[in-house]
Amino acid sequence: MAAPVTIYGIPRSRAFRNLWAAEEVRLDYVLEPTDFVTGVKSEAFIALNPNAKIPALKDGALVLWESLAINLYIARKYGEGLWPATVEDEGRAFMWTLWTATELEPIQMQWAYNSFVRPPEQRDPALAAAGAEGMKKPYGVLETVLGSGGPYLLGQGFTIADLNVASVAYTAWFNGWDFGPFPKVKRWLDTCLERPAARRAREMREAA
Ligand SMILES: N[C@@H](CCC(=O)N[C@@H](CS)C(=O)NCC(=O)O)C(=O)O
Repeated sequence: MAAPVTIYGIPRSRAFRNLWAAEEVRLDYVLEPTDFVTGVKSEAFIALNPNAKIPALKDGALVLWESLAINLYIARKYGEGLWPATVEDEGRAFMWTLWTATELEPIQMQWAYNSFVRPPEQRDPALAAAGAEGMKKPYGVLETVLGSGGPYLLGQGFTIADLNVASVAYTAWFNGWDFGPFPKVKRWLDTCLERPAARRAREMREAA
């Protein structure tokens, strides 16, 4: 019997994204609890991920890091329904994944670090406000795209493109960023995050 896939991380981290993808494809996996303070600094973990960051994934001899790349792999290898059906849609899934990593997550993390992640004395309210303002641009792009197609990013079906974008947007959704001006994003996010697999991952994340 094949060894299960190992996900290194904790639900209250970017490993949440991988737990959601793993649940979505009913992957045979184990979560190896590795936190982002001490766990990432162990010699054994650094041998897997020289960046000393969670998450990481091990599947047989293959080791991967970068949460969104891990999800592309999980979907490509194990998630028939999650993986786009055409090469063109694969291109769109890569586009949305890189867009999320470069256009959405950095500005959202600026807001998150300075609003609730860091201890209060380390937060900079000006950076928090600038982050919240800056997030309007990528969420505005999503609002436009979802308004001109949908209901999902690649069309009719939920794919890894939705999962990768929605699992990053979850941070804003869960922590009270105002989605009022972006009703289509809010509706799409609610739908994605209410999927049974998302709920199972959220239970792990929100109980932690
Ligand atoms: N781009 C990486 C970022 C990974 C990352 O920053 N992980 C955080 C936890 S969510 C971490 O391990 N931080 C430890 C540190 O920066 O020392 C990914 O998406 O996997």
